[in-house]
Amino acid sequence: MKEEIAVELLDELLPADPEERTKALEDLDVLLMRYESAIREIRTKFEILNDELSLSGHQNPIASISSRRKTLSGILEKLKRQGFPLTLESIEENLTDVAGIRIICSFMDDIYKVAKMLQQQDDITVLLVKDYIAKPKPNGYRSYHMIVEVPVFFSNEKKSMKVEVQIRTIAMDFWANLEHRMRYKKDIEAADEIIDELKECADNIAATDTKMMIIREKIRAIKPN
Ligand code: 0O2
Repeated sequence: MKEEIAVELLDELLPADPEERTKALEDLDVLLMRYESAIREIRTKFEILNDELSLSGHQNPIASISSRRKTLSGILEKLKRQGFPLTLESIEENLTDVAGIRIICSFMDDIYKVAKMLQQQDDITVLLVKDYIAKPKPNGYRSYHMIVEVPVFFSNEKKSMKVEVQIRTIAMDFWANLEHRMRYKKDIEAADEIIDELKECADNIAATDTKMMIIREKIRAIKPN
């Protein structure tokens, strides 16, 4: 285990007996490795879809892919905050965002296209969909979220792992990154004004995303000379 983590959280997670503690640490490493493997499985699926679609005459629907495995501190703090036990079983049972992947598309309709293509794959189980594009959050947040389960094959077993997939446009991502910074600065005087400005930007971005699709269609319709 290489991550830095608060000792009291680790003590709550691991047994006191040295032998049992060593074994639990090994099990923890295995669990975290499994989440990282699940991220790779899902990333590869999106990369293959993008490669195939770009060959079949579409522009690449996916502009970029990023991923992260939640840190152990982040995992344990979230379990504690939500009142769940700090055990390895509890991580698997209660958290759906240990493995996270973010897909950035140029155009809004590509979001639904690639989401549907993943959902249709027969080894994928969709556990939850939250469409914050159809129903934006009150602050203006837009993104398409899915919790999916993917089987990952290890040396002597197959494990179904949960992965959180967020799909959004470049413009939605630009907005979300800036808005994310606000969350850590709740007490500043200008907060209300900034919140209003961000909401206005989110609505402008949504209108621009829609307009960009219309322009793309007009360009596609132009016949070559
Ligand atoms: P971080 O730092 O990005 O990891 P959950 O938090 O998953 O238990 P929730 O809120 O119902 O429960 O899940 P939801 O709505 O699917 O949101 C999960 C993630 O979406 C967040 O993770 C953010 O990454 C992103 N997100 C959701 N709402 C907003 C928002 O209003 N603004 C921005 N910038 N991002 C948002 P975390 O763990 O909250 O944050």
